[in-house]
Amino acid sequence: MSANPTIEQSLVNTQLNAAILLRNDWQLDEVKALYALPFNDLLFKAQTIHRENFDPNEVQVSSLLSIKTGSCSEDCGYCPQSARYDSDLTPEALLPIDEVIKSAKLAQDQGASRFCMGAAWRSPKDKDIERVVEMVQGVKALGMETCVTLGMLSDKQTKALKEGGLDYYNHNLDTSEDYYSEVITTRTYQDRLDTLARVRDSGINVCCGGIVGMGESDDDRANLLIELANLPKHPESVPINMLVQVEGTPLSDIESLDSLVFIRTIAVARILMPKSRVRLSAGRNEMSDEMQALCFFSGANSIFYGDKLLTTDNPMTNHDLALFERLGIRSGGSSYA
Ligand code: SAM
Ligand code: DTB
Ligand code: SF4
Repeated sequence: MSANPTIEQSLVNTQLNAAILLRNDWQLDEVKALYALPFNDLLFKAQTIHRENFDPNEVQVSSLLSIKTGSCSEDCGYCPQSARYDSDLTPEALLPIDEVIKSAKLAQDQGASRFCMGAAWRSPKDKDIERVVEMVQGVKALGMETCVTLGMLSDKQTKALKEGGLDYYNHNLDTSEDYYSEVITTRTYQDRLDTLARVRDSGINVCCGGIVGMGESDDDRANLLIELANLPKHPESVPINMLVQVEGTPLSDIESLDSLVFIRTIAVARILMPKSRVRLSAGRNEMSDEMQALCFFSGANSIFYGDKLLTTDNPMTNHDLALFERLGIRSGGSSYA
């Protein structure tokens, strides 16, 4: 073979590489070695893989709405919606459908392509699922993609959501299996894996990621990414949240994570899951524009857009639009690469 491959040969090689790169057998020492690369080498590697799989100047935009707020029975140490913590939040019952559709329309007018609805439940009741299915259908009728995050699901509920036309289900692993019990005691890691398996097997796209900056170790961050990448199929969407430290929650005073470690986490997620949308998720309000730019360079290609996440603040939409303009980023691109 000649030293300079033809365009056709390069194309075949790229396709072969792309196939080889979708691995589900990552080991801790390999991932630690990626994390330990010189920063520029790690970001170059992540950006190279990103370009092989996505338009590097396009970022998908989702909007969030809390459709049922607070009074949650669970003890997730990061969450202002747990009834166990005094977080100065006004609880709200499940919203009326017309109010949800109105918010979705507003988000669409502002440029969001996916509408994500979150509920502070351990797991929904069957009658809640009926209401959520009506919301999903109303939002889809606007021409938007839909995502919901409702807690643990039964087989019957998963089937009802799939038949109702739901596009994505968000259910996070949150952290490594080892660190998990330091943060949550009211449901297990296996409970989460079980719900993820139901969602995946039903054919609904999986949105699954975690939170960093909760006091976890370097190994915990690497192990979280390994758990995600070694699932039977890479989640179509991988939200990486930086902990939003909310007063009243057990994690409110935890030491903040080094920004460069956060950026490395995005880069490693991109390398491990080359075809997944990596979402620069909660925590952007506390990030500089430059830090977000480095996250996009490292392979993040989705954000939550709109002034509010579920209960906490997100950057103002006009600030995000200006940032996209300054970076030459276009919003768009909906699904899995
Ligand atoms: N109650 C459902 C559940 O926990 O599965 C769905 C809603 S819950 C708020 C969705 C996700 O939001 C959590 O799994 C967690 O990853 C993220 N989250 C909640 N509070 C957060 C915080 N303070 N900072 C960053 N992410 C947070
Ligand atoms: C995800 O990974 N992050 C979003 C979404 N999935 C549902 C939630 C972030 C919540 C941040 C805290 C709040 O606003 O209550
Ligand atoms: Fe409840 Fe979900 Fe918050 Fe946990 S993360 S306390 S389950 S709303």
